[in-house]
Amino acid sequence: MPEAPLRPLTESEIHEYDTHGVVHVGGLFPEAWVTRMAAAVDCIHAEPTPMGRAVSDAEQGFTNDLFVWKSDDDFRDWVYDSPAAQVAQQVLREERIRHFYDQLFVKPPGCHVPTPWHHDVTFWPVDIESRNLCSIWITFDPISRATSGLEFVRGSHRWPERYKAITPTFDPYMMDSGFADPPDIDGHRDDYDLFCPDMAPGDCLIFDAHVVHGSSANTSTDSPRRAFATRWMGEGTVYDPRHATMPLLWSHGLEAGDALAGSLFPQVLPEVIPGECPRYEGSIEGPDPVLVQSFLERARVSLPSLELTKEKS
Ligand SMILES: O=C(O)CCC(=O)C(=O)O
Repeated sequence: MPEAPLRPLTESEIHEYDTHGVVHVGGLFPEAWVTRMAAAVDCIHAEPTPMGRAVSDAEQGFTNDLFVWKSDDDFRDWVYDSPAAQVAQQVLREERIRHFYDQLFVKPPGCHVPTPWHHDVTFWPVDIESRNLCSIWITFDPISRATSGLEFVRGSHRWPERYKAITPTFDPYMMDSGFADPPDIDGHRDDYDLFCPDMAPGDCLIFDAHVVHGSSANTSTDSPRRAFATRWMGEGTVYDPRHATMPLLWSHGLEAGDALAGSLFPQVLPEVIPGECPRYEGSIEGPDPVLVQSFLERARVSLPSLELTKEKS
């Protein structure tokens, strides 16, 4: 059973999430979890997974990595034992909570890699009208807008438009979806209800999969910016393997139209489901080598200039 947060979310925090698509919350995660995960993020930054290397920008020191919980015990424990699942349960107002995936974003001082404006739902191989998906994004460093604090267009989770998925490395594959370009938010900042709170280590942002957000480069010369997101879903989120969505490199056996489930998307609350949780029981589940190979081949073709996919010696 995952740990409880230090306090439940208040009704007003949940209302803020519902109204704005995002809420900034402090005081949920015990210090021990924050310290442990900060160290775990440092380890992955030093040695990203093969998928992480292909979506990061090593030259800029930018590390992006995903599905780390499948191979790393700290990240696995965050899924099964940390208070995050109960926080998701509260904000989504659902009893059954599944973990979707994890992702870390590290921008050291002087890392000139902005995260372009986007909403997450078009990145993902899920029904883009799914309403029961949230992210919990936690920072391990004090951050402000100048050090790449995450910024949101409040209320944009209710916009009808769907925008193309633009990654920090501008992966052409992900942008090839036919969805619209996001609006020029930076050119018309006064026209939007923008929200970019200063945050302390251990604070989190909880946000809806449809809310438009992004972050600037880390312009400081001495403040690191280490952040880690886990994505959570309620019951019945539907698998839709559209072109130009985040590849799933683990075998999952899902067909289009199935509800996300199984050992890649395990239920965590109200309890784990026997047979669905080999990682909970301690075994490492590697990605499918054929899927990894084709993903790396595509990355080599799409982003050759970044030389992202060289094997580590
Ligand atoms: O940390 C960042 O710059 C990007 C985070 C993000 O877009 C997300 O977690 O969905």
